Amino acid sequence: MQVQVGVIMGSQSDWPTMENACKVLDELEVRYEQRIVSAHRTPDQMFRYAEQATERGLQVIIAGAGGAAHLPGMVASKTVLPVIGVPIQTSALGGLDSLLSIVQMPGGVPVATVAIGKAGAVNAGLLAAQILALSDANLRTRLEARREAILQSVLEKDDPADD
Ligand code: RP5
Repeated sequence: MQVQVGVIMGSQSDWPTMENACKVLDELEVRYEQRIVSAHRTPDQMFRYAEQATERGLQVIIAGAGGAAHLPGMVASKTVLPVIGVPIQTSALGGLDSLLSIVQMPGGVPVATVAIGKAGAVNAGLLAAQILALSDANLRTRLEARREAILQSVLEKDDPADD
């Protein structure tokens, strides 16, 4: 079956964060691939991945990187597919470095930047699914059901002092 979303990251060390995006895509039955593609260590492979993404049938790219996090922006510079950037939490600067590296794109080359770390990766998966759901009513129904489950779980536990 055709892969819809490319989940890429700069390093194996990004996987514990980025697997949270993949879990959401699994849950929503979105087809994806996961790859290590580094802006600094494998730049030629990164450009090839971005250049070939459309012809390979990808519709959205989720790119996670930490520190001097150039991967999302560089990938976005070589494709007009939507690119969602996930700032990885870092030990030196807590991920603020990653966030600012990803979010401060010059006008003309957008990267949809989510929060630092796990919450951002989860939301990247959801955002990719929401983009795909624009042309997939069944996926939209699954997204609506997920929102409803969140709502119900809060209503069932509305007293924070309850165990
Ligand atoms: C970035 O450098 C990666 O995205 C990773 O977050 C960070 C550190 O990589 P490792 O030194 O752990 O491989 O390119």
